[in-house]
Amino acid sequence: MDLSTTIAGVRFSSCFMNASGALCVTREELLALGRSRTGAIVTKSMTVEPRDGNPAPRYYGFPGGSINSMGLPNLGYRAYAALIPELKTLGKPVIASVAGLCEDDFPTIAATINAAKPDLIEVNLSCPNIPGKPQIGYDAEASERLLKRVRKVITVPMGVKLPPYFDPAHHEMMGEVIGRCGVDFLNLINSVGNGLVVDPEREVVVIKPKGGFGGLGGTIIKPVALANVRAFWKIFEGRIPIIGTGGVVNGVDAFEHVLCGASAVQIGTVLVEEGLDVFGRLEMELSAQLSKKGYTRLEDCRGKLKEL
Ligand code: RRO
Repeated sequence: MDLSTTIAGVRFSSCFMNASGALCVTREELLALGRSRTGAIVTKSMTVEPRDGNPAPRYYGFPGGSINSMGLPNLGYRAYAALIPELKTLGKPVIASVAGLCEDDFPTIAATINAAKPDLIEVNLSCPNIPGKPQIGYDAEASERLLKRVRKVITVPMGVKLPPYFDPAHHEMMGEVIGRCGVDFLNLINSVGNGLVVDPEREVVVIKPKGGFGGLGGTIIKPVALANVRAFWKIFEGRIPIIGTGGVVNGVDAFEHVLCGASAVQIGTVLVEEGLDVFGRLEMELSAQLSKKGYTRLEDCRGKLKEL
C-alpha cells in the first residue's frame, strides 16, 4: 500500500512520523529516528539556550493517554542547526520545531535554523508547560505578530503547531490569522493543556511541575484532535495541508485523521510508550484499513468524511 504523502511540496515516503517532543531531543534519539520507519525526523521544540526542562516526574502514561510537563528540555537552537545537515543525510525530510521563551526568541532561532536548511520548519505556538507563560496560540494578536516576524526569515515551508480550540469562533479567528501570515501547513493539535491526573490510591498528583497540571495526549484527546483537523480543513477547503496529531494509537485512528483532512499523522504518546517499532505496526494497520475500504492511496479518502 502506498502511504506516501506530500506536504508543501515535500515528499514523505510514509505519512507517519514522530510528534515533536517524543524521542527527539538528543543527537542519539534523532539518529535512531532516522534509522526507524518514521516518515520524517521531527526535532524537539528548541529555545535559544539549552534547557534541562522541568523537575521530574514530568511524564506519566496511563491506559487512556498521557500527561506531561516536560518544560522544553532541548539542546538549544545552535546545536540543532549544527545537527540538521547530518540528519538530512538519513534520507527523509527533517522538520525543525522552533519555539522560544519570549516573542523575540522565535525570529532569532528561525533565521539560524532556516540557514541550516531543514526540509520544513514548524513554529510551535502551543507549549502549555512553561510556568507563567501562556500558550501564544490562545492570543490571536500575539500569534499574528509573531508569525509575520518569523515568516520574513523563513524560506523553507513554514508550518504552525496550534493548541486545540474548543469553539468555532476561535477556529475562525485563528483561521483568519493563518490566512494573513503565509502559513504553508498546519500541525493540529498540541497536547490539551493543563489537565490534571490524580492517583486516588495515594491521593496525589502524578507529575511534579505546576502542582500536577500538564498537557494531555493519547487516546483521550482524539476527538479534540479530529475536530480541530476537520474545522481547519473546512475553513481552508483543503488548500493548507494539515498534519494530524493527537490520539493516534492504531491504524484506524490514523484513517480517521485522514478522513477529517490530514495529509500526515504524528505520533506522541504511543511512540513514547511503545518505542520506534510503532511506525511499522501503524503502517501495517493503516494499509489493512485502506485495503479493507477499497482505497489504494491516502488522497482517495483525504477529507472525505461524510456528514449526516
Ligand atoms: O516541553 C514541553 O513541556 C511540551 C511542549 Br514544548 C509542547 O509543545 N507540548 C507539550 O505537550 N509539552
